Amino acid sequence: MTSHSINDARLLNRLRALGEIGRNPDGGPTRLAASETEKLGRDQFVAWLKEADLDVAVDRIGNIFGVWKPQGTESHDPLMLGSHIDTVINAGIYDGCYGVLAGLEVIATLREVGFQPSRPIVVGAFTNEEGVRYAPDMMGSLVYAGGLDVEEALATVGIDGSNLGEELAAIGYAGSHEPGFMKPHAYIELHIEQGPVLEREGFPVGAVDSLQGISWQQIIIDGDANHAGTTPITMRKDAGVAAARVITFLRERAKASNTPTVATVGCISFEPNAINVIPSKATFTIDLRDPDEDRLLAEEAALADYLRTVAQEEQVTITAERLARFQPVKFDGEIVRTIEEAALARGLKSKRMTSGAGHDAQMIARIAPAAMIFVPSVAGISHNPKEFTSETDLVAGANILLDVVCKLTAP
Ligand code: HGY
Ligand code: MN
Ligand code: MN
Ligand code: MN
Repeated sequence: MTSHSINDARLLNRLRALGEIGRNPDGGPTRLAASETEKLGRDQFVAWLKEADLDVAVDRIGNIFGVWKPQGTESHDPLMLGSHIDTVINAGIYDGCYGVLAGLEVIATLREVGFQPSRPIVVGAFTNEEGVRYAPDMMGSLVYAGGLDVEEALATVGIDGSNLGEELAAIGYAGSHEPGFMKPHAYIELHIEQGPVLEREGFPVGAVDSLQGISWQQIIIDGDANHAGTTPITMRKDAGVAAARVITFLRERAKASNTPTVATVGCISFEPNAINVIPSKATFTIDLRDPDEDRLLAEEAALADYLRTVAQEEQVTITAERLARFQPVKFDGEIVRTIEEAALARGLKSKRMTSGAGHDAQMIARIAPAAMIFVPSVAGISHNPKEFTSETDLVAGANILLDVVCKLTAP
């Protein structure tokens, strides 16, 4: 454990301040990628980077980096910290923002105590981690890691018909650096768990050694509109009923599987969406996840089979479009051990675990050794204004990040 500690108040005050940006009157913040409200969050983050006297660099997909490059470290690859500051709709204030602001806090503290790292240290806020407005999620870090061409990403059309490249330019974050312009020596992401495990098992810290696979699809079911009152049940081509069968299938299969497989239908819409018209069209999304790639493949195949069955039995047409597909990732064992040792040195037991949520670390792990540190989420709630983590846990997580950074950049 180092003899240093972060400035608790500064971190906690900034978390609360950022959480106010884009806050809905009756709930949590909404800062969708490249939106006007996200611009305000970005501007605030850049202002804090400048307050810490860091160089600010923005790349072409809008990833923002604060760079601390002490004299003599220029020829070394940087240690990278980071996460994201875009949110889902009506979000909590910790998801992503905690890792970005704690990364900044660690750098600011190390500068203040006169620490001399052996390499540069940077903190990044990656564009569009949530993927709510533009799919896929983790887009900025995926482009940074070379997993998606930047031109293709900039051409992405959002759920609102907007163009990501135009939106980034409109908010002033279409940067000039090529994504990947700094090759990380290693990447560490501090994040709330967003699940119930740490709290349920009584651990203050998670040493995250892996992250599950993610499969996102959009399903479009085309049937026939018809009169709700005059059309006999046996003569319907009801896109709504077909969608309901698929949703139930996913839930029942996941429940019966006794595996960690999870399935979610988060978005759905009917056309013409009228009380007395049989839906002619149903459009919905499927989010399938599993820590095991073979099982995830098997779940995707079973879903495809069932879509064919429903299409035939309900006499509708079903098309599936892939929106995102990420394999499970194993993080770097060496860094995971360093996290565990740092927690122990502060008298905190840590649980080695898999992340259920997707994170930018999943992408940066393609180009550098990476790992994550989790802190507990109260009642496992996230992507919800009730998302909460205690100040004790938030500060402990940031101090462990500080210790790990000192260890990995010791002169
Ligand atoms: O979907 C996820 O797990 C991430 O929050 N984008
Ligand atoms: Mn997140
Ligand atoms: Mn999230
Ligand atoms: Mn995430």
